[in-house]
Amino acid sequence: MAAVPLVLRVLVTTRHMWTHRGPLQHLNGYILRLGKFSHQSKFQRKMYHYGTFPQGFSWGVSSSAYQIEGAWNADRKGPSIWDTFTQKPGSIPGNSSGDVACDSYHRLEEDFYMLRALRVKSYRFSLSWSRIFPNGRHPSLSQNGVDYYNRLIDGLLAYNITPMVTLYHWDLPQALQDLGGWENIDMINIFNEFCDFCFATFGDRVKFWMTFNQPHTIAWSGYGLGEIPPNVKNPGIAPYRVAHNLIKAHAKVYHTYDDKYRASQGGLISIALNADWIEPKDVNIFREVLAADRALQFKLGWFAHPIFKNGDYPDAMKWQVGNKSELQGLSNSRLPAFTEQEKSFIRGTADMFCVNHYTTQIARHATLRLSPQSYKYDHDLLEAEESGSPSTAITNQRAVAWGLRRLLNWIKEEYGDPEIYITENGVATDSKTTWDDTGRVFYYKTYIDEALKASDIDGVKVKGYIATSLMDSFEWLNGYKVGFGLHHVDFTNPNRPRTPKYSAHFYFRKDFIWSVSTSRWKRSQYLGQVCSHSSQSVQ
Ligand code: GBH
Repeated sequence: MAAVPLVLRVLVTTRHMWTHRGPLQHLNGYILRLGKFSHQSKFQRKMYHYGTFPQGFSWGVSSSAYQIEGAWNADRKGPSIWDTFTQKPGSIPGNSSGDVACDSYHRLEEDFYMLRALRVKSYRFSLSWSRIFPNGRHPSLSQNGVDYYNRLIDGLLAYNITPMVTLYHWDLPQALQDLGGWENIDMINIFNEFCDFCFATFGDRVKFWMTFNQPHTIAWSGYGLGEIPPNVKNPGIAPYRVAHNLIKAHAKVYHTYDDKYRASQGGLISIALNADWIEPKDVNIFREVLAADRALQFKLGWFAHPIFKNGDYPDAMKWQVGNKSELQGLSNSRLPAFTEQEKSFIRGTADMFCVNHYTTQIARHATLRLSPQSYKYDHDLLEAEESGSPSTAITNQRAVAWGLRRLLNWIKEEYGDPEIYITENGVATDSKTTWDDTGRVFYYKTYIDEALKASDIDGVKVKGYIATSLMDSFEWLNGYKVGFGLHHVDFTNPNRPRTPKYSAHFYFRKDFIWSVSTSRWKRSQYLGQVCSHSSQSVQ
């Protein structure tokens, strides 16, 4: 092999990949899945659909601990990796941090007020691990932290709002990073210890759990690109190792819930995975379709394939990383392998599918470099923005509503028709937008309508929708430059006053617009007729 010129070696490997049963078989499925959309005209893609979500549909809004709580060192709270990072000058624009954020630790009543005004059925929030266990481990337990979450949960239930709890939304206790963070295999048991405590303490009232928020972001942005804490820049190896540990940790926690708590508490548990929709540059070109499918497998499938399918990574990933590793002269694939025992431990460890979705990218095939080793180059494809769609306050995050319907259909077909919750969906506006966020109203109106099409026309089991976010918050690397909130927060005012934006009024009326009750069904039917008349006259 060593004597064969590089180009030829790539060709040989590629042929080997293409004749393999897995990816090809898989592609057949992909063409079937895409088929019904591939000839959709731009006009059809944009058509508004009038219909209703099923009874019991869960409307919610979201937040996460580090983004809103502030009180970074109050009442014995331990520092997290985000405290460490943001307190280092130069990390975030304006040197801003979550030190105070929305000050929700001291302003629970104000948060309840907004949630009640929105008339949401559910509130998604996360637990700050180091507020509960300041150094990450049980013996350091802080009762103040537990009390805070008890007040939050009890308050929600008093107002008939269902708590949806994320156990880990990126704010790892710094003391655990000092042990190596998610690169350390011991983290599996350490995370399980924390989750076990949370089930025992809050599980009598919390019936909807998510282990990790966006393991992809943790593995790739945290340990590959090194852009977010712990800022490890090791793009070829660390993301795969970290993801391996995250998947095992998730599975372990699922089994803990299953074995010790499910019978008495009767809740649901899953993991919140992020997925942009990836559209092929040209649906009529075989290798572009294959590239788009590969992109979805590398991002969503990395975690969803083991958990929702067969306990193992997608074939496309095993082949790509395996072949690249071989060409790089490595004796083993950079993608670790699960043992048979691990596969059966991981397979089926989710009660529902939780997906965070923001935008769509366009993929095309490209043979990417072998050096340096990188998860990104392993994809062998390039991504571009959907240039025909409106841009938003964040580059690369265009508002491409139709992508959500396609993503939901892809999930339905790929993972055996699971019940799906959209656990994050939203758009940024400039932080100066205090009231007139018509762009956000447009975004919600069109994205929710695509979720409705998936539910009503395509039969996807969409069970809930969570708008991101309740209020303007600390937006990670973007600091406070942009806001995703239905409510504006004045971060220059020590009282952090919250005021509803236009979108909050719009979202408040969701039950009227996308009715979920029969009594309102007639009204939306009526509205549908009025509107289809007027759109006919426009044609
Ligand atoms: C979401 O990720 C987060 O889950 C949510 O907490 C946040 O409120 C929301 O974004 C809006 O910011 O700049 O550090 O995020 C959406 C998917 C994946 C997009 C990671 C940005 C770059 C790293 N994100 N990506 S970071």
